[in-house]
Amino acid sequence: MKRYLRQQYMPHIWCPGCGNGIVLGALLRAISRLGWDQDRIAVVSGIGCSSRATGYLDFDTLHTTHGRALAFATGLKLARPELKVIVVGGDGDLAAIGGNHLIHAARRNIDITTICVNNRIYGMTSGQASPLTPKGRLATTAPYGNVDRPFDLCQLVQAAGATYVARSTTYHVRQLCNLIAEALENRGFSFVEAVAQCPVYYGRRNRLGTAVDMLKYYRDHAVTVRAAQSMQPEQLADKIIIGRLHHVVEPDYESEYARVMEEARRRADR
Ligand SMILES: Cc1ncc(C[n+]2csc(CCOP(=O)(O)OP(=O)(O)O)c2C)c(N)n1
Ligand code: SF4
Repeated sequence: MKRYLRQQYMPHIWCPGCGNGIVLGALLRAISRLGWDQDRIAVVSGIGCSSRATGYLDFDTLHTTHGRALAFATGLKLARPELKVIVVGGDGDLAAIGGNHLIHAARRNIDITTICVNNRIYGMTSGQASPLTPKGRLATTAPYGNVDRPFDLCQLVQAAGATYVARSTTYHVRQLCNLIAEALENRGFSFVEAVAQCPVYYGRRNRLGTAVDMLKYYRDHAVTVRAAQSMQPEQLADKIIIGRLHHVVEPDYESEYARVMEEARRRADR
């Protein structure tokens, strides 16, 4: 994977045991498997621990402002439709401040693959609750337990119009890699939620043990899409449903946009 990394920026800033490196490794293996030209890939991120990925990746990269990765990525994709555009971001970045960009990118079905590293917390700013922090969990901003219910971000983007939606965890790393590869191949808006451990701010505060204990938790609480179909909602309450959740073929935004541009040109030439 070294050819995809900017070695001069090592060592990275991530804490020992953090899930960010596992998700990044899965993304790079998926890209390697697809054999894509390294010079035709652009990775865009906002701000957060996971968003630091763009600093380490040797593609064209944009490290933008908190929550705005998809806005920048949308502009980039429209200006340079031949590029493969990938967004990497945290659950805070993509679901809180960037939540509106997320649903509209999904609604447009723009050809961008978004990988949400869901560590259920704001890691970089020391553990505030995010829209994906489960009810009752502790956070800097929820010292007596989070009262908010979390989003199911996969259901949200599916309802908003995403054409590929999947979820896996840092324990199921091979599956995660396969799902990212599928997402990259889908033409349209693709979304992969990678449930990942932040052993420092989420794990420690919630007494979840070490990074390895958190990985074991994912192993023990993950259920496949197929198994989940025969389970009751109360049985699924503390489970993580993993696998491909949704895949349909719909026209992508760039093709629709190009069609309208062509029509506008034709009328102007008349
Ligand atoms: C406009 C703006 N608001 C707030 C911040 C502070 N900030 C930086 S990163 C971050 C949250 C990061 O959490 P998440 O997106 O979940 O990523 P993680 O660090 O957990 O990977 C916040 C609130 C900022 N940089 N810019
Ligand atoms: S604070 Fe959490 S998310 Fe950020 S690098 Fe450390 S372990 Fe990873």
